Amino acid sequence: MARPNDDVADLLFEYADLISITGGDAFKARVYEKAARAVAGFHDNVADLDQRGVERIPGVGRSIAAKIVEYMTTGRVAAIEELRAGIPDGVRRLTAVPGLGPKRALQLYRELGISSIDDLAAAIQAGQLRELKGLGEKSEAKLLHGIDLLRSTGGRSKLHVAEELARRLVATIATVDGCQRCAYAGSLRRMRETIGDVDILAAADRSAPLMEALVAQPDVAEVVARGETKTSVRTVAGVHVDLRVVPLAAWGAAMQYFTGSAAHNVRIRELAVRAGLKLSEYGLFDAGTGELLVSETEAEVYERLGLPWIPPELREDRGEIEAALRGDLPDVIAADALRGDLHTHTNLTDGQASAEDMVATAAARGYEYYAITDHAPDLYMQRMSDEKMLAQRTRAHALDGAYSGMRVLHGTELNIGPDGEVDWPAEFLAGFDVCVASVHSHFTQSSDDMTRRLIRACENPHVHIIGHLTGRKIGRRAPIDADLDAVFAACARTGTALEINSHPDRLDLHDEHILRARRHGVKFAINSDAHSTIHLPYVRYGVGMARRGWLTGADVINTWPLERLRSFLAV
Ligand code: DGT
Ligand code: CA
Ligand code: CA
Ligand code: ZN
Repeated sequence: MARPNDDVADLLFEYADLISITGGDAFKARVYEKAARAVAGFHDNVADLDQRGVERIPGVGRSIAAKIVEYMTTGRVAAIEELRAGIPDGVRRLTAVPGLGPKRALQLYRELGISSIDDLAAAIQAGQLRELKGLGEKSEAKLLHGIDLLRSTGGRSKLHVAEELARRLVATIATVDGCQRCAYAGSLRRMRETIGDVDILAAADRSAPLMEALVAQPDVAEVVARGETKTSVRTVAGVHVDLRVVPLAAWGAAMQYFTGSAAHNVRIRELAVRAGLKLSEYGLFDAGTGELLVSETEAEVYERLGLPWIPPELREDRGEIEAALRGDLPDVIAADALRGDLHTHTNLTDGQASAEDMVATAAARGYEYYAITDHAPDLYMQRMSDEKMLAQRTRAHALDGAYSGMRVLHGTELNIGPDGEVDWPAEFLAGFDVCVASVHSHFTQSSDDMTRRLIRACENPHVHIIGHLTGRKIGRRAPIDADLDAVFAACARTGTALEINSHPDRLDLHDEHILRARRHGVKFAINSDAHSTIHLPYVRYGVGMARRGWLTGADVINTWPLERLRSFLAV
């Protein structure tokens, strides 16, 4: 199951949507949205809290707390059921289309009977929307673009959703009597940014009890196929899972095969054929005699083909086999290589937790340094001021070294304005230890304007890191249009690092951009962009992207000791 906090957050978001769809109080809807974010980001499990405990979550008042308690005790909330009854499910799903708000969704339902995304696409194709009040050809084009974006993920799951599901299933299956090994393979092991289906591999003499354990999971909605070696299910959240059971002796060959990618495996099989061998999920065989040569570990399989073991994140046929043959695979950055996080928020702006809680949690991760980088004033809704920022600096200094000796840096996330300018003059910027600068507005500038804008930000000596460069949100917002190679060159020339934003909705830069930027000699920072204590571990997805982009620890400034980082930030 997902964390109960996530279920509650989904429910509160749904309630907010339903309030808006039914023309309710917009302020009330926003209060519920805020509470939903607070619950999702709250460190304690809501299932363990009583009414008074729930009320201690920031932004959760008495009436919201009562609904949460009602949900935790009865599994439903009467007020939400009531609103749900009046609105077909598909209408709410329409609001997932970028650019389509709840009011508009209800209008489309009432006036054209549209209650699904397919209905909407068909109505746009038929030119029906432009007949409605307040809509025209321009809004049709915009919504069509939104539908494309939504469909661009093609029903694939976000990385963290697939990972949480896979970890839980692996843990369950591993405890079944007779299970000798269990792990996930496929695109998840390769840390692709989205996951088509989850592939779980187990070793056992008898497969039936393992298959049984999978289909008995409470969130399995449908058993798609069930057999001796493979069972496929679909969860209530719509994620497809394949479980394959192999003999322990074939573990390595099966992991190699089911980790993929298909393109990598095609190349590996070619190597085998050229050597007079045959490779399958059961092992590496002599093609002439049929004798089994190796199968127990992946390393043995690669070794018998004349290759070192290749990290899963590299297995995309992007030159890793050639590099392995030459003996110069990159020594890719390790999961625990980060010494700190350089982009994080607190409740001074839109974060959920206090600076104290964020710093304490970061220190518990074993970090040597940690930067607080709240939003700067040009993001008006965050109401930042010079005074607030300076007061926070005093607090940050008080926290410096207070938890396990972890050093606390005081920074900010600046806004890159339409002409590349940032929030504060140089004198004020000079007071920060670290400045991240990001695009948060004017996303649709022409490529030329956007490129000039980003290069100007790089050239600002007080800008150390460009945050989430392309601004894309997976399935929600398209990346900006810019000449990225020109920006990469500017970063390399000015010594400005590029962020690998680890939030699983962003993963920005992603692997292909990282590969390109690396060739320009750019340095990177892998950051969580945490808005809550529970987001700090997201950096593992950023590390996954970095590994897919062939980065070593040396390429990533927040693997460096503080003194070296400070001299990078100083120039
Ligand atoms: P996904 O699920 O779309 O995110 O991507 P993958 O890579 O997990 O692909 P999937 O689930 O279809 O298969 C898992 C791995 O198993 C894949 O990376 C390679 C291997 N595999 C499965 N079926 C075949 C096949 O028919 N041919 C080859 N060459 N490899 C296969
Ligand atoms: Ca898969
Ligand atoms: Ca699969
Ligand atoms: Zn940002």
